[in-house]
Amino acid sequence: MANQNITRQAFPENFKWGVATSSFQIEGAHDADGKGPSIWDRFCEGQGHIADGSNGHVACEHYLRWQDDVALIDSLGVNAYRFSVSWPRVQPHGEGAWNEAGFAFYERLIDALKARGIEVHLTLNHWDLPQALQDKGGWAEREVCEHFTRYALEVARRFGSRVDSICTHNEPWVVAILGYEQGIFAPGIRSRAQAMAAVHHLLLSHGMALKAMREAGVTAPMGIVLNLSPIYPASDDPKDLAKAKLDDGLILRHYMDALFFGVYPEDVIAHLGADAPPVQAGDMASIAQKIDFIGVNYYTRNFSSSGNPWDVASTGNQVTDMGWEVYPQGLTELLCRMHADYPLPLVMITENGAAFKDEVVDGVVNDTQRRDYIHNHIAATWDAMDKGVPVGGYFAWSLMDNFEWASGYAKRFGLVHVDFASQQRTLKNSALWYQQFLSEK
Ligand code: IFM
Repeated sequence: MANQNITRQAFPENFKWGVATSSFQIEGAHDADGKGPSIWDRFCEGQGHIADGSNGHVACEHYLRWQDDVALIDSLGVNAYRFSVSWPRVQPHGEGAWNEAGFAFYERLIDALKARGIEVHLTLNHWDLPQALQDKGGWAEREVCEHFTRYALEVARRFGSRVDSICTHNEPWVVAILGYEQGIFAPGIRSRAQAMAAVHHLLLSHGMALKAMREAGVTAPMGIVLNLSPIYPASDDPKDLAKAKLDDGLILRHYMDALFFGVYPEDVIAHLGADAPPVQAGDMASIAQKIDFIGVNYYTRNFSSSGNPWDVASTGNQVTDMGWEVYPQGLTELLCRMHADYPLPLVMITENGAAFKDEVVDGVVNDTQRRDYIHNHIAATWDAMDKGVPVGGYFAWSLMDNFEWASGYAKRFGLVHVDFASQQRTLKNSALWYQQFLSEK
């Protein structure tokens, strides 16, 4: 059971405490100042793709309101902010000309964060691939790796000496599997072979970009962010046990084994058969570049069943508005397992949070469930550190309510409430709690 009396003082002095966002989810300004369309701009146009029929055209208007938002971040008392660069904002076609107005936006943002003493943790790909590259096959085509490497180098050339970390990709599993196999995220493709090619090219481009940035003298810590969960069999039935092992392979080992050992797991490759990734000589060594940190996005645990789908209600635990079980000890278990199985560098909890149905009543959002969620996951993080896992930071997802992908604006993950009609920001009680937690000396 997690330490319920956890305080900031239990953590090292230099621990990063942050909030996280991503470009497409908050920026809006979808075609301002020369920005090109991304795959999410295009995907939102499709009938039935987004639950509320919305898009990212306006989102949180962060592109216009960034100064107020930096002040908001600062007001929370965090020492770090994680955001992503929109590739089509700085390179509208994903190759060729750079868009100076786009770079100027991030330049101003970084300046403002630094001026307030807030660390800058920059992600290069949080899903908004330029549509022009999707027109050539996107992550399923090997050519994208060269384009991504050039983009990474350019961002690093401009910002690499000023940011506190660079993450190549956010959640490659989600990009590839939800986007290319299940078709429920952009670009909306349903092909396992394309999905596995996309996984491979995401990992390969990660390694290529890291190598190129290091060779160019970029000194910022570099890594990648994975969405990870512990996976349990739904029962002791050998079929469920086998399914859980395979699912763990598809979701965790496929990425971790490639990144840390330069191999894909044999059982996963055998299972994929003809859909196995198109690996060329030297690829796996490129993928397994030394990383300075691994980012973990943790929200819930998963159960694998060979029969009927697992019913989350059977756990008896609280479930969020996404239908995800609240299970903080899963974070401790996950981190300890990773520590046991892999030679981990610094681990950052790069996302953790929960969607609940929030309402502003007399200027107050009494989101007790989210406050407890964040508190208990911070405690679970501490438990893992107590067991020797080298965790260096915790970023709450998310700074503010935003565009939650295929769920549109209906699912609210923010510590700060956003009224999307007026763009009014209101600190929820969870934000006030985080502020208080961080201010305790
Ligand atoms: O909103 C997303 C984020 O973009 C990536 N990780 C999960 C979050 C909640 O679904």
